[in-house]
Amino acid sequence: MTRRSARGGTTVLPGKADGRCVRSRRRIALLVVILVAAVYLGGGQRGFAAATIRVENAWARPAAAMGDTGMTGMGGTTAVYMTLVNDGQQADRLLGAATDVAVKAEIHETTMVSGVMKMRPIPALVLPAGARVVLKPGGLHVMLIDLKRDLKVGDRFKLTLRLERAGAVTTDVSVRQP
Ligand SMILES: [Cu+2]
Repeated sequence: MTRRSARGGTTVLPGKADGRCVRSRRRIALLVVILVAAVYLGGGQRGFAAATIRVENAWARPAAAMGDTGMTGMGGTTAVYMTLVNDGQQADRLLGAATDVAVKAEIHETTMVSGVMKMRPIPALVLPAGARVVLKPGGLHVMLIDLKRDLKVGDRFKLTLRLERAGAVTTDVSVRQP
């Protein structure tokens, strides 16, 4: 009898099992409190990473889905412009974008090559802490490639940006003339 009680856990009496259950529930509750506290403290230091990138005034030029190929989903392109505001304490990077209205979206920069304006894809766009990065005609833009439908003035569509720290940020894009 003494031996059995000393070993504790081996005899599963209903009373004992309940006690164990309450104890583990308390342990889980404590764990939850610790986790929540960790998230709050961590968030405070990082300034809540998920909410640090804001998109202002996103717009795109109107374009036909067919482009020059005569086939929808092949050849039609347009550019999306916006201002990216980093309200955080740390730099972030725009790594990519996606939208339902195009097969592909790329981050492009515009450069002058011997007097000719050319654009090319860049793998990432750095958004310094506290900075406002402007994507505008003649400069940086998100290129939509192989449009799936016509984009007419007044249309709206969703564009999801993929950021290294902030994650996915979805914005409304309105179609208008520059
Ligand atoms: Cu482009």
